[in-house]
Amino acid sequence: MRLFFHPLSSNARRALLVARHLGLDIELVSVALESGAQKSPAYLALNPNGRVPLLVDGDFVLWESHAIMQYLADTTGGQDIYPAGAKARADVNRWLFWSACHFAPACALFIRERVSKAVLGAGGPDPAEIDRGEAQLPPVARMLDDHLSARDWIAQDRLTLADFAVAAPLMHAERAQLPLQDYANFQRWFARVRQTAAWRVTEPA
Ligand SMILES: N[C@@H](CCC(=O)N[C@@H](CS)C(=O)NCC(=O)O)C(=O)O
Repeated sequence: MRLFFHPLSSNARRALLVARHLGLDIELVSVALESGAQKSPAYLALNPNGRVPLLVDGDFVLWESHAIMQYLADTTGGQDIYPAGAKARADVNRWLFWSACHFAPACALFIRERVSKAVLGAGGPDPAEIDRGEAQLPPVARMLDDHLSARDWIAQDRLTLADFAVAAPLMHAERAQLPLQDYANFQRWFARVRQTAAWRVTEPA
């Protein structure tokens, strides 16, 4: 299996976390986002979105980080991170959709303006986008903080895909100045995620 990624891509980190947690033998292919390699005809033929991550497993090609997480778990026997029962799986899935639809997009407003633009040499942060982030992130962070008030992990009382999915953008928490310091339950949960072997081995150099 090959995973096309970029070391600073939080969306790719999401897939990589699962691959490492599962101990998969996966070939990493770095896509030079800085030089626009994701928009080359050869890459667009694999992922017409022109984005990372992208998984190639034989003749099966899969894009979208949350779908890649699910596929990696589903194709790994004895995995412990994506439960099989309908209700337990739905519990995890709801957080994967929440991550994709609410949490990651709110974080991305800060990450794009304060991290990606600097990496791509695309100018300074746009204050209007930061304002949008300041409006969008607190309500979702408050909801997650409340949810974590009496639990260690997001779903199912143990580490699941939900934790890796939600945590991935936090790799840029400091540099993007994500306004999340005041959410104590959330911070305790993120400290637990940071202690996982998968988080530690996927830290960019
Ligand atoms: N919804 C997609 C988002 C992927 C995405 O936006 N990846 C960024 C890197 S974090 C990217 O490849 N950007 C390059 C570009 O937009 O040209 C996923 O979850 O996989």
